[in-house]
Order: sequence, then structure tokens, then C-alpha cells
Amino acid sequence: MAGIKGLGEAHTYDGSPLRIAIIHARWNTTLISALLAGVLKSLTASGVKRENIVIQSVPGSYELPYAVQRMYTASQTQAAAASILGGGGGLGRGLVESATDLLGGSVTDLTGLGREVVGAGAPAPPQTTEKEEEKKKEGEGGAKGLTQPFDALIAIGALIKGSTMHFEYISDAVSHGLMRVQLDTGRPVIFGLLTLLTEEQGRERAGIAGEGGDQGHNHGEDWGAAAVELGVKRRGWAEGRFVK
Ligand code: RBF
Repeated sequence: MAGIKGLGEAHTYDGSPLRIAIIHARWNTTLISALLAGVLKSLTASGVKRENIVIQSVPGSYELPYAVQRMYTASQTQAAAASILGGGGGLGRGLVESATDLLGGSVTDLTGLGREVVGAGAPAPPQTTEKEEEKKKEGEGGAKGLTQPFDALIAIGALIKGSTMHFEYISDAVSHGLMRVQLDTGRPVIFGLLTLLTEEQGRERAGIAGEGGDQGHNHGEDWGAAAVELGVKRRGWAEGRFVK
């Protein structure tokens, strides 16, 4: 008999006007990088532009609620700077770009595995890729990300039960912390925390189980879709509309 568990009918929402933050822990990196790839895949499929996705990492899941809260505040700071200074040229533009770089410059993206992992709070690495140099030469014509406050934030972590009580304490604290942040800020915080009894459960939920490493379901894809849906719905609610 078929099971009844699961997400139900899929809805699609247009993520193109949204700005999304992803905050992921670095513990259990194999799982995290697969989940992050799943999130990015579904965000992109919903039309969210890569330049409007900011990714930061923290050491472990326990740090997620604080990081989500601070990243949201940082995006509000950027938005305020952008609205005061406007998008015009000259000094104002430079300041807006500095504000944008507050976040954009310190991105850790595990999908580019093999590259250096930048810790939370670490200064932005000074290297500029050839592509970025080209964009600069094009007279700043390169695509700039949005500076609005994040429409949704996705927290990703994987806790695996060990022989001590850390699993119970961290799971509980992070779950409550993330809920608190979303209710306090009024912005959707997507719960991308796997609380696992075994590593195998993690592989199944990250879509990397089995001999070929491609079995199971990548829950990151659902989290990306949830972020877009809630981001779009929140915008509607803010205007007194109920988006279907
Ligand atoms: N963080 C995770 O994201 N996943 C884990 O499975 C995990 N296991 C931990 C086990 C122990 C015994 C400790 C002390 C920490 C663990 N952490 C884990 C790290 C934790 O979330 C946090 O980063 C650190 O406790 C520092 O605040």
C-alpha cells in the first residue's frame, strides 16, 4: 500500500523578485554540500537569480539561529543604505556597493567544493576572478544583486546522534531558535535541519544513498521551494493579499 507521508501537490511560484539567504553549518559536510546543491537547484528552477542568493557558513548547527538573525539584520542595513543613498553614480553608489559587499563578499559556497571554505566572520578573500574583472571593465555593467532585506532565509544543518546528550540539546535549541527568529523578524526561516539517528538516514535525506550515491530524496530541493513559496506569500500578506 502506498504511503501517505510527504509534501503533497507541488505548486510553483515565481522566485525572480526574491532575495534569499542560505546559512549552512559545516559539520557533516558531505550531507551539507548535497543539501545545499538541492536548495540551489530548486531556487534556480523557481527563477531566483544567483546574484540574489547570499550563502554563509557557520561551524555547526548550534550557530544557525544567531547567524540567521544577524544576516537578516545585515540585509536590512544594506536596504537602508541603498534607499538613503540611491542607486545613482558617484559617492552614493560607492557606499551602496560597500554595503552590498558586507554580505556578498564573504560567501561560502560548498557547491564549489575544493575551494577554500571561509569561516563565519572571516574577511572577504581579496581574490577577484577573471569574470569579475571583466564585469568591472564593462563599466559596472555586470549584474548586481538586489539590496532588499531577505525575503526568506534557509538554515541548513545535519545533526547526527552520538553517545552523549549533545544531539538532544542542540536539536531542541536550534529548532526553537529558528522558530523564534522567524516569528521575531516576520520573515520566513526555512527549517533545513536534519536530526539523524544514523549517517545512513542522512544519506537518504540528502539524496546520496545507495551504491551509486544517488538514492533517496534530497530534502534541500523542498527547502528551496518552501523558501520561494513563503517569500512570495509573505509579500502578498504584507500588501493584504492572499497568494494562492
Ligand atoms: N554540529 C552539527 O551541525 N552537527 C553535529 O552532528 C554536531 N555534533 C556535535 C557533537 C558534539 C559532541 C559537539 C560538542 C558539537 C557538535 N556540533 C555539531 C557542533 C555544534 O553545533 C556547535 O558548532 C559547537 O558546539 C560550537 O558552538
